[in-house]
Amino acid sequence: MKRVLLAVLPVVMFAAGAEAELVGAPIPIGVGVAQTSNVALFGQEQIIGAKIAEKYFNKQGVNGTPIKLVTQDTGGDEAGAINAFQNLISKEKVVGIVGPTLSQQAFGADPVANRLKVPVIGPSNTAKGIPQIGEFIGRVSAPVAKVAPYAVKQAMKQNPNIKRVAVLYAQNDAFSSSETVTFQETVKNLKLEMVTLQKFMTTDTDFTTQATAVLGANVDLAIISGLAADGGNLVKQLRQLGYKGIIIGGNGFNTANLFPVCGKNCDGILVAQAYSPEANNPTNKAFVADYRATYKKDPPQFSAQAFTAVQLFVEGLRKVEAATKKKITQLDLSVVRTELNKALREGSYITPLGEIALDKEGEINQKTFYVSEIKMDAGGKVGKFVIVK
Ligand code: 1QQ
Repeated sequence: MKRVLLAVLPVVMFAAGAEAELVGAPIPIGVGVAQTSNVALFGQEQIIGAKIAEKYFNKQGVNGTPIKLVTQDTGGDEAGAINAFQNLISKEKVVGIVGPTLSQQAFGADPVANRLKVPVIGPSNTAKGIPQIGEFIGRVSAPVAKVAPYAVKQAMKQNPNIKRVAVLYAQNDAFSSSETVTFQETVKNLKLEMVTLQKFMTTDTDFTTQATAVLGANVDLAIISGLAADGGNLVKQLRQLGYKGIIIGGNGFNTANLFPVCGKNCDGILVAQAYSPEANNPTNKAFVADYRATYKKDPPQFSAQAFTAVQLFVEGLRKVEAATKKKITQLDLSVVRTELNKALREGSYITPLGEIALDKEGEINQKTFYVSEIKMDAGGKVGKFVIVK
């Protein structure tokens, strides 16, 4: 009788304080990414990576306590992301959130989580300014400024005679608008000439105007910042109109879900990326083996980054237990969220992305980046990203 009373007492005390409540077991980690709309072209890969991480890290859990991913579809826009985040925070009582898919959505939803003091790890938010949204916001997706220039340097290696460049971007998307700034700076730094700058919308399907302008400008390189559906159609229409030069796609091209959109015209596109399946560490090897067993091919960047985001939460939760000398499930939810946010920014992590760390602001510190070239088979149906050495 006495023991029962002791166990119940803390809950009653917290209930009197209205807000306070203990973390449930298994420990809920939110995954708020796009499972519907065109943005699901990325979100599907993120769910796969997060689930592989859940399985992998639950072999030990958080010192024995399992984690549980709670997924919530954000759809493709800001309102959907805000709604998903609110649900995960207030109804599902998650300790932290992996998400959302787009930077455009992060600028809407992250401030909500930040205000409620819930740690967020962006798995694919690469626009400038994401960690600066607030102290609870971090990311494992390296920013465009760090990654995008590699693609331009690779294009110069393939064709040292490049002089004239067309730059195109989706003006209604935060990531694309940020990435194009980096591309334009890189073009300038490499003493190339940007002869035309074309804008489009992620909702566009007809790119005749932009493709005609690129053809008319007589360029050797076209650099596109957009998402997979619009970007893929733009590539297709550029090639169909007769463009023969090199094409660089930004991070929105970093998915095999692009292949059905541009088909054989995807062939040769250069894409810089923050992940290589060949990264030589035990975490990546386990991740690649699990992915290959199911999908019979190498995992994509977005799956690797989502895995990494879940990993940081699990390792962060272990650090909170070590620091408080308590089980997460004995701690108040708001305490766990705050302590977890601090723990995420301590030390480094051996991940599929290599060894990484988050700085005090929540920005990722990552050392190695890659460029891949898309190779399509003769039929134009099957393709792959081949890392350029
Ligand atoms: C961003 C991106 C997108 C390409 C993620 C899918 O990098 O929105 O920041």
